Amino acid sequence: MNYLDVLSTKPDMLSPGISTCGGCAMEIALRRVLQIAGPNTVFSIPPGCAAGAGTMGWNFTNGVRIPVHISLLPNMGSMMTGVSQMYQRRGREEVNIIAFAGDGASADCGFQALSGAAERGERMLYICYDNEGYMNTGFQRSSTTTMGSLTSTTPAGSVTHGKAQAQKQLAFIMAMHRVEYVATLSPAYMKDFVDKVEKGLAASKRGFAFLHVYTPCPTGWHFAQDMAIQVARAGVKANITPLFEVEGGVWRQTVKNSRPIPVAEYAKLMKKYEGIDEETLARWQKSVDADADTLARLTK
Ligand SMILES: Cc1ncc(C[n+]2csc(CCOP(=O)(O)OP(=O)(O)O)c2C)c(N)n1
Ligand code: SF4
Ligand SMILES: [Mg+2]
Repeated sequence: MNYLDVLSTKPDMLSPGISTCGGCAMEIALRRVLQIAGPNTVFSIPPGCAAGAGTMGWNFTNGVRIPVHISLLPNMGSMMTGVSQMYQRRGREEVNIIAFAGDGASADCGFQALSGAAERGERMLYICYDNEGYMNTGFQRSSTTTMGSLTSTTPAGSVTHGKAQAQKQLAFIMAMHRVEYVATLSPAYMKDFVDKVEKGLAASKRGFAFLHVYTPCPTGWHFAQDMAIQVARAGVKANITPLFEVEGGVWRQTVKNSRPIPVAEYAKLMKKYEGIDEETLARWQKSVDADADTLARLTK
């Protein structure tokens, strides 16, 4: 089915009135994933914005039209292993087993459980939505937060200039687990997004599939509520969030970026980088260029 047909004909699985901030890109990702997967889905979310704001409506109402259960922050991979194996044992292999977890829950405190489930080849679609920090608890930095970012634990002033380290490349690491399918996605490239969710769902019936979705956060990154798609697109254009997939050991860049924009141009779109100094900006550009070179070699 054409991706526009998917988006215009399949029912929206979020009920009206969920409590995400206005303009949240995670909401777009959540809405589209659920729409593509449909009702025959077991869906789990750890604590974080997707659980607290994405699937809960105001005044304790349910925000999703299918049951959603909440794992602990560090155990999504192991908890969904049990769920997946129970469904297989009952011969219910048509059911989609989907984890939808933040970067903190995936790249940091839940990484052990995620890596274990991937290495064992458990049948599930694990989606990390990446808003580059522990947003639900007050915007603390995570390992996927980009260099120079202002967060509540990486202040920017005369002594420090935002986060000092480069972001962890979670999708690279997951690809090295040699799982069925790995891809990076952006809400600014919806055809690519839909294709990859569909491929991930198909791959999850054979083994472990991992999607890394970049979801700009207007509240924590400090940009206007109507700018999430512009910010997401600029992230791809600056090579900060390159779009690729890994299938059967073959790496492929799905959205080419032959003339990348400087990271400084991306940084100007939001206040998140307002405390970055020239030295950190140069280091950030260098690390983004190095990762782009690595990706170019892997996708050659
Ligand atoms: C073991 C543990 N430590 C801390 C918390 C508190 N906590 C709840 S949500 C959250 C943030 C999670 O960040 P992330 O996974 O990136 O999701 P986001 O809030 O950014 O959507 C934290 C730290 C918790 N629930 N469990
Ligand atoms: S804090 Fe950010 S990620 Fe969380 S609901 Fe608000 S905009 Fe979305
Ligand atoms: Mg997060």
